[in-house]
Amino acid sequence: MSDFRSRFLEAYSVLKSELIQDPDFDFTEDSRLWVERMLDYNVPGGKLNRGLSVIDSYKLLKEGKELTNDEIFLACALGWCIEWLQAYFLVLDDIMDNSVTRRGQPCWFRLPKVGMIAVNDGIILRNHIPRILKNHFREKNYYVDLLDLFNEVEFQTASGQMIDLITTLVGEKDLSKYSLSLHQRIVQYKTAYYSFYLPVACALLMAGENLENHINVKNILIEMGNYFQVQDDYLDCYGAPEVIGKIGTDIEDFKCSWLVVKALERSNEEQLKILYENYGKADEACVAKVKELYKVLDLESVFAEYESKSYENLVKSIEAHPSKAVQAVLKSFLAKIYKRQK
Ligand code: GPP
Ligand code: MG
Ligand code: MG
Ligand code: MG
Repeated sequence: MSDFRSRFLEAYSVLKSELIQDPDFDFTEDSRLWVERMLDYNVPGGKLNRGLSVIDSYKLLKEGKELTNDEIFLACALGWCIEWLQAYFLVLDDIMDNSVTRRGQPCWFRLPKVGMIAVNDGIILRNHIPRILKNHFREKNYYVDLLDLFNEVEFQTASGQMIDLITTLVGEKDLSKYSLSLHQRIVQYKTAYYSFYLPVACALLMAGENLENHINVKNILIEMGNYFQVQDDYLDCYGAPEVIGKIGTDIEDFKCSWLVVKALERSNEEQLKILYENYGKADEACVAKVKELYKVLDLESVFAEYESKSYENLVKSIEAHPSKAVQAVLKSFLAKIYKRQK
């Protein structure tokens, strides 16, 4: 558990009140209330792993030096920028994936009063990030690098989301194009950059580092992000909705999930036929047949093995890194996700 959780939550209130009093927009009472409700519903309700990782990483990079209040607030503000980015992605991803619940409550667009206003809310959330950066980092020598970093990572994520979506196009539903390499490409772009590289890159910039000198760290974080999304794919089918806070839709949505890729690898003719006939249909009976096949193929054990192997490999890569402080950053991140249930 991060030592900074309460400081982090305090920073949320500060940033929110700045945003709902942004001098560049003439708020009416209604619009101010809308933004406030929209933020409270979508931004702070997750695990906050990404956001907290910025401040945790920064502390480790400072190697035990006491942080000033100002440093703590700035690292929290960057952490919140990532949580805002995540909220923006999730609000839109839930529309695209036709999801039902998120973080234990109905997806934002499912609220009768919201509907497709959620699309614009996603755009608002996205626009809050440069507002926060401008308010707090404009004078920093790493301001341009921060803007570049957020832009680059958003581009990569949207591109990953695009391949996640276009592989499922109705009319072209073809399981034979699904492979581990396609899966790996999708998850690297749609998840790993923003969830793993971005928090550590923010902490490195704040600590005065040049990101070009940390390509090795980036590669390890991308590998960790891939492992994290395999867990997400696994939990989509095997996680308890009360625990993960969302109801899986990957089978119905014809997603190139790690599970279907493994099922394809391990199926005989007859089992392939079951997959081809039932995968990607919004019909309970079809979903049940796919899940039954996953059971027969013992994908639970295949995943358990993948999980321990990935962990071993990641620890090896981390321990090969020359800096103890960087090792600590990477290990603390890995500890947060290893064998996660949500
Ligand atoms: C996770 O995929 C990926 C994202 C949330 C990135 C979305 C990017 C956009 C540009 C909107 P997922 O659909 O498996 O996540 P979940 O299982 O949480 O719905
Ligand atoms: Mg998605
Ligand atoms: Mg989704
Ligand atoms: Mg998922």
